[in-house]
Amino acid sequence: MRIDVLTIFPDLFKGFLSTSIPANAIEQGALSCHVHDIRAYAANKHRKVDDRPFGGGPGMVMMCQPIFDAVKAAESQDVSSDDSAAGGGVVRVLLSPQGERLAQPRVEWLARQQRLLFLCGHYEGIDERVIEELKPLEISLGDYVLSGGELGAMVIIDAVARLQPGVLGHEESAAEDSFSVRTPDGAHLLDCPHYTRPREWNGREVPEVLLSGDHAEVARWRDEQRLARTRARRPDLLADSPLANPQPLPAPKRNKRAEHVARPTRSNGSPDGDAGPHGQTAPEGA
Ligand code: 9D3
Repeated sequence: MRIDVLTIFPDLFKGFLSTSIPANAIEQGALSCHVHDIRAYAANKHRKVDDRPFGGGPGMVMMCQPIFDAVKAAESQDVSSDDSAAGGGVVRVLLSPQGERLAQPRVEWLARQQRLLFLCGHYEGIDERVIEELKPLEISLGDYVLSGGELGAMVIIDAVARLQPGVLGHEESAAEDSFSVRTPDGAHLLDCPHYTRPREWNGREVPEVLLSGDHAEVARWRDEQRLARTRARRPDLLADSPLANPQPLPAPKRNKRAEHVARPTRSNGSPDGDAGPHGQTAPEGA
């Protein structure tokens, strides 16, 4: 797979692309990644890529021309790698808070493409006309505000790199059907807890069943833990899964938790009643 990234902060990608799983994928030849500075395509001598918004308001808007020229230049490079004769071409992705929220099915689809191009926005946004012209797939990382799309591009590069054949994580994900273990009806489950030596640490014991050597019993315990954790922490993952919900669940009681799920105990003074299902104090309004 070939990836092109368009950004006004190309240096942000240097450490990322020289360390990490994507770096490993690049070294193995499963991935190539080319970062382009949008500023290099500015037509004016001041290398200006943004301007004040028509209609007024705060901040700046990224101009059409440098972005459009950068996309055309990147896409015309190494056309052999995009399999365009077979209807391949380049999948354009705009990282944007207005986009589809990223989840593993989209990652898996992106990982199967020959070429991806990531467009990272900044400032208040991008002139809408160049978005209409380029028709990118718009992807968001989630419902919070970042200062630009670069971290989003890195998140997707990491997620697709580990799915490339031969890259660390690929075999494991193929065996587990990616995101997580699934119930027989296909619902995703969270992972079970993991333990390593020593057998006792800070007065805490490893669950006895894991020391028993009974592999069938261990597998059963892990299945139970996955299901119990998913019910407690991410009931949304089980919403459409009748097999995972043999009985209708009782209405969730506020400030109560499922005692059977392995979870950290707090010693930071935060009252239990404020703890969300992930063992952290929930933000206001959550
Ligand atoms: C304070 C500016 N916001 C006004 C309501 C709009 C806004 C513009 C540009 C908010 C964020 C950004 C920059 N963010 C991204 O480019 C971005 C992003 C994000 O902010 N959240 C989640 N995913 C993504 S992907 C790209």
